[in-house]
Amino acid sequence: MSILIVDDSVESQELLKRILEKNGFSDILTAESATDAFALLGLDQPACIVKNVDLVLMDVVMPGVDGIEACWLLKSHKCFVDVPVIVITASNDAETLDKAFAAGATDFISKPVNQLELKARVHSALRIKYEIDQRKAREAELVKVLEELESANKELHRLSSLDGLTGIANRRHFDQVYDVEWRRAAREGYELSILFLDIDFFKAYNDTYGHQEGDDCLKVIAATAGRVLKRPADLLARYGGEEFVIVLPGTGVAGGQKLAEEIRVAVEKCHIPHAASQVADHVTVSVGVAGGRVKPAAKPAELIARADAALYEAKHSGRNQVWVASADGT
Ligand code: GH3
Ligand code: MG
Repeated sequence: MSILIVDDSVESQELLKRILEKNGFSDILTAESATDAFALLGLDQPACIVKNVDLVLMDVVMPGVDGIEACWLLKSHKCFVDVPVIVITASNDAETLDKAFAAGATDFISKPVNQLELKARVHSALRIKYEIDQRKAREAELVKVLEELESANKELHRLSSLDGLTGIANRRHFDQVYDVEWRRAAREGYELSILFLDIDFFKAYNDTYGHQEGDDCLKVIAATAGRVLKRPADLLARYGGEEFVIVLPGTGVAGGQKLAEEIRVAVEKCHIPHAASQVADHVTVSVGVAGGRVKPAAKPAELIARADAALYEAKHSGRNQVWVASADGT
């Protein structure tokens, strides 16, 4: 550990240095004045190039900036807050010592310096400094670990909201968002639409092309539907299996129907071959739409049930089409 001796007397500096070296300290710096010491430590430099020392032995009586003022200045620098300063004073008067402690000195040694006393006080000051350094390193490590934990939590939260296959929101995330949006719409009298979208004859698609192709098809449908949605609040989620759901806050049933039709057409335009489909030679989707102004007396599940019923109608009316639920049912 490094020690800085600040003393205007070269003899005193040498004496202190010799005693310290005799006791095994090798990293010793010396300065003849407070100003020299500050220049040596780089106190006028940005914090990153300040020279760190672990202990300062500071003579009190020095020409120019005296030891007590130097102690104030040193301690007011953020890099030296924890560096112990032992003042070395010829006068043991209470007033000087009071001032030294008020300035941030941790201890004092009287002149003429007693070797044993110097050794004991330096050891004790350095031990405290070492413990402070250790604690700070542990605290910094803890802060780092906490930051890593926080970012891992965020990532976990993000991943727990996504569907692993398609990368869009999952059912869990949809449930949360839908609940919030439905309440907001009910409270503020907004319109809200729900779209249920289901791939036609998807079981036959899997049977014909294999599960892997089926998975790829699901990804394409998710991406295609996602591209049609433009508003930040619109949410597309995988509801389960080959069924997707879209919540459109602030969009009435006419707007919902328009988007549903756009998605249906966009899927057709993908021209994904589907030899086993009974409605086309490519993959198609059926969409059920329900929406309107949300009445506070209604229930969130009712809108979902109406959109689901509309999807059922779309399926039973020939598939590859959009069906809109009527205001009082389907
Ligand atoms: P419909 O036109 O009436 O919707 O008929 P369908 O065959 O699409 O509907 P059905 O409910 O009979 O079959 C759905 C199929 O979707 C069966 C299932 O194997 C498939 N499926 C569900 N989830 C996945 C998945 O993650 N990957 C793949 N490849 N297939 C899936
Ligand atoms: Mg289907």
